[in-house]
Amino acid sequence: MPQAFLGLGSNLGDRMKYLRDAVEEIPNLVGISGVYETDPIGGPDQSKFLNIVVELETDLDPRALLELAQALEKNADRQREIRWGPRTLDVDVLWVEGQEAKDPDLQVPHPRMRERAFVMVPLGELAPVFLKDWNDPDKGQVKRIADW
Ligand code: X6L
Ligand code: MG
Ligand code: MG
Repeated sequence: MPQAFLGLGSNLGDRMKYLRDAVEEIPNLVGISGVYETDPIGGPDQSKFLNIVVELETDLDPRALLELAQALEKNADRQREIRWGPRTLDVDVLWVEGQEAKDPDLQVPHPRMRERAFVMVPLGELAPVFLKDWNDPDKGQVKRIADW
């Protein structure tokens, strides 16, 4: 089965509960990174995020994974919001083995994942190969606070 990675983040309300509820609903999970507390990047002044990355073994294609991600966000009562503002739950499709998407609403591999330590550091726990040739000065701003 193809491997896929999703990135999850929360910085509003009971952040850990939003992550736990989402993880419980993700099918075919094979790995979950540690939990990272991360400084917010982009957008307005806002509180810190919890970020994790999860690994699936799945036949779902990028579009089906996006639909799963959006269903999880809806379950978390994610509100229509200002761009890059605080959110109960954000789920992004990062990478799907053997697949690419270049649609306006869905780009896989995620085109900016390598610029974001809050994605790359937890991803690297699950799949160190992604860290080859990756170096980011922001690395210090992601703090591993718990095992899953
Ligand atoms: C210049 C302008 C440089 C904008 C960077 C980076 C914008 C990331 C948006 C940027 C820029 C984003 C999370 C977050 C967001 C998250 C943490 C985004 C979308 N999501 N910060 N900021 N964790 N730590 O999940 O990723 S908003
Ligand atoms: Mg995101
Ligand atoms: Mg998103």
